[in-house]
Amino acid sequence: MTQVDVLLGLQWGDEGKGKIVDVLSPKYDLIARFQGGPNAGHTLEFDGKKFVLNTIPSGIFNEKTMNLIGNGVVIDPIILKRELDNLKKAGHDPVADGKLVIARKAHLILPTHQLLDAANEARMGKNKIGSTLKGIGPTYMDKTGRNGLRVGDTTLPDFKERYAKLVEKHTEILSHYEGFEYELAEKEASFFEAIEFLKTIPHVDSEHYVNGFLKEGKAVLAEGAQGTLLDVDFGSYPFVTSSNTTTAGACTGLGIAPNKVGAVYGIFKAYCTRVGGGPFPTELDNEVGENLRALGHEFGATTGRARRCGWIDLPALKYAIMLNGVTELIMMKADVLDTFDTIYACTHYEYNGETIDYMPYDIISIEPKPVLKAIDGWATDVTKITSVDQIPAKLNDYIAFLEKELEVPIKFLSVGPDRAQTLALR
Ligand code: 2SA
Ligand code: MG
Repeated sequence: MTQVDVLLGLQWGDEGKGKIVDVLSPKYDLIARFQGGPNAGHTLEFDGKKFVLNTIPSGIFNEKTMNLIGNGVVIDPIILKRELDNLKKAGHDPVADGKLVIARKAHLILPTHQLLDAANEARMGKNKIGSTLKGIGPTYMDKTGRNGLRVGDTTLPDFKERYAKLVEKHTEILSHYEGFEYELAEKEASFFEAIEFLKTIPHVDSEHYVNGFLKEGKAVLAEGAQGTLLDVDFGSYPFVTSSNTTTAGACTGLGIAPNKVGAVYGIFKAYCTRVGGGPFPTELDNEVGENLRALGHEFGATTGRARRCGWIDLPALKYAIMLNGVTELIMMKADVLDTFDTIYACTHYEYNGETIDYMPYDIISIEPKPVLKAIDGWATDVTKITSVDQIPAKLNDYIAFLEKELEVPIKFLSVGPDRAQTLALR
């Protein structure tokens, strides 16, 4: 019996999960997405081509790997169809190749879920969450509220009636949002067209599917979306997404027992970003932050929004490592810091007149101030290095410093967006 390795983000998303899943996928027989939905934007680059995946697991470019969209994911059929159509145009057809299956227990995002997301955000004004407006929150609300529609429902004879019943509830709620205007008919037509397409992708019970792989001794990698600090329980609530982005989410989002979890790969950037609202203690709301954004191309892969940038936050990373049981770290985007003479790491927070080394409960009304440690930069272009012995000494010092602080080894170092720009440190 094998175990499920988990790969997830330790910050506020956009750590580079897609790239690393793609790099690791040759070692795995199955890649399984376990939460989130089309709010995710997983970017992969190889052979001069770039792909952004929203719902589809990042293993599809590997010939032999199967890909599962797990029960914990929320699926927008329209977006999934568009994703697959675009891939087809680029010469990749995981459906025809029999490389993609979806969980029949995964919940569906309806056009009205998206409208509710937009209406909620508009009502909150400047206090809005800054959601991706993909309908994620309202869909998970219907899931936990026991109203949702699931992939498996699409093949039931009364699917249309079930749909109509839920939409009626949604339009009733929307009628209370004064001045919120919307159009539904066109979206509904696309939705039902996409539902027909969805039926052509094999539906499976993810719990039996994944455990079946394990029984056969096959290797499985669970792919997370967003990041630990956006977890609905442990993130900077309410500025979070609506799913469990942590290792525990892989158990509920696929149907595997906790003792089936093997290695946990935690991904982080050599600095830090956040997109949307909410606290961000190490944020650089200045030229340095702008510089990081420009050098790191820090714009939302799904919405194109400018990402907020700041220095690495060690108390937050330690928290994420604890929550996830991280066994191996992966550091991304070291190259973005190539031109800095000095970089900084937040080692503690000043909070309520005290120096603390953990994330306090209330970081919304009292934002922790970062205590920063200055670190010599390597001031060298690392994008072309291909072996560990070419890593500049100062970058090795940074790696050693982080490993000592975080007490987990860094297994991979990424020095650029391409698949090839990845160094195994151990
Ligand atoms: P939602 O849409 O309800 O999940 O939004 C709630 C919060 O979660 C954040 N969130 C994300 N943060 C970083 N990256 C995400 N994916 C896209 C990307 C985002 C984009 O890869 O760049 O394109 O803007 C992602 N998805 C959700 C979101 O910003 C809210 O703070
Ligand atoms: Mg992303």
